[in-house]
Amino acid sequence: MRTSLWLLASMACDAAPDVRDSANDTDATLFPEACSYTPMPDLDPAEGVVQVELRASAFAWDPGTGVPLRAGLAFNESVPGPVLEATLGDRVLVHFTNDTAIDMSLHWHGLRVTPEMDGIQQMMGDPVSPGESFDYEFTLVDGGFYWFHTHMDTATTIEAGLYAPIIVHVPGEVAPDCDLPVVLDDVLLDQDTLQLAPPDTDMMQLMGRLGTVLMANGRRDREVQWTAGQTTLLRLVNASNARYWDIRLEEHTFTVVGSDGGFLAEPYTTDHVVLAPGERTMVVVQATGTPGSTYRLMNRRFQLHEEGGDMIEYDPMGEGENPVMSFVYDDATVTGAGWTQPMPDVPTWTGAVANLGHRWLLEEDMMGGTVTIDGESFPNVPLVEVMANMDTTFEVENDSEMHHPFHIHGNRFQVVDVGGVPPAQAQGWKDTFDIPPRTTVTIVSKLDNPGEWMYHCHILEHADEGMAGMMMVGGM
Ligand SMILES: [Cu+2]
Repeated sequence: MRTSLWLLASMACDAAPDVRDSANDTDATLFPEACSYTPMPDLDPAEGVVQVELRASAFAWDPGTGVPLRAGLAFNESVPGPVLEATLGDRVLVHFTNDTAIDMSLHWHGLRVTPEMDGIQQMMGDPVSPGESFDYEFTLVDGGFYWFHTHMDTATTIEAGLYAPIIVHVPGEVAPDCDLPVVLDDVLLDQDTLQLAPPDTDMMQLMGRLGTVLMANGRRDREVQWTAGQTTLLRLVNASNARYWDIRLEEHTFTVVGSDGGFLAEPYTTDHVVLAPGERTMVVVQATGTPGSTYRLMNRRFQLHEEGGDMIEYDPMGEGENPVMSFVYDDATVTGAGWTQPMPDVPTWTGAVANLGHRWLLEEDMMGGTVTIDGESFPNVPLVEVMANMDTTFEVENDSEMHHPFHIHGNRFQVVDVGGVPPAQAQGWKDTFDIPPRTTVTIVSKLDNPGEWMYHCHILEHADEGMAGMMMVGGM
């Protein structure tokens, strides 16, 4: 199935001489060199309503190698797709048109929408077919930084470019000097052609696909103009298939102010942040560097498999650090306005609550080539049934030798325990979190969004191989 869809997408591109490419570049204006972004135009002038047009199509985009990717796909001919920007409480209408050759559904990662709008019902039988349109409609009950992406054949379509940031402002939020979404992604390119390498081997399905080019906002060579004294809010999201990112900015510190589900009650300072696939981190950076100088955002290699395990993991980016993007100071110095983060509504759980909803077991069979939850692969994983609107504990046991980023749709969670230890820093509301090898992670949720929801590993190769299940949040 994967291969046939891949071929279909490739053939469609080869057969269509009029496939647009990044010579008609729009992403330069959506993610300009200035420290800013351009959101999707809101077609509805009314307060409290955001209406946008979104179109997925074949689009040969250039990751910065100089060679456009013939199998590329894009939203509104931009990779990442344009920022969906709105305010907490807004009604959002996305008029989506699928102009690709493959069935599609969209998922609003981290937003608590209704099950009909979450992309999963479409994935399980009612997709947006080629040439068709669908109106996604939801009310924003969560502020912060989110992203949207395709939810069918994800390892191929997200790799091809179908992802975009979502910024949900909180009423009263004061804009920092610079507000910059940075979508982190890697693509695996054939060494000779510099085209997307087909998702080929079973081993890649098990190990996850690590790319050969690291990109920030769709290119490996992004430069952002900066001025000393500015305060910048960096909104980081990991859109990679499998890569975990360990990010720092040369000679600058990060104040972590937010995670998946908005701002933190207690920000903290660090020199680096780790993001698993699907996760978001919001950090404030004071531009304390020297005018006229350039500082690089660097990624340090993150080992996905446990030390001393059976699997020897190869990362084409090598063992050390690699640059991701650059911040280029001009010669000026300004007195920035500073920035105060909005105070969030975050949970206060300090440990598990008595009501245990479910204990998941994640396993891999390297010989059999399977990834399973509770002993089965999707769609055969047994349905989890829990009561809505009750504080509920879940445990996720990873009995494999590889990290798995666990993503739950529809409801948000707080991580209270990782391998018997509370997290060093509270991470607020989460929808995606790392489960280290041979470790059990405990989470708590209010389960205040009833419905039947998917949960899955956000290593996309694992999700496509069936490391996924459904949870019915009902009753009450
Ligand atoms: Cu996994």
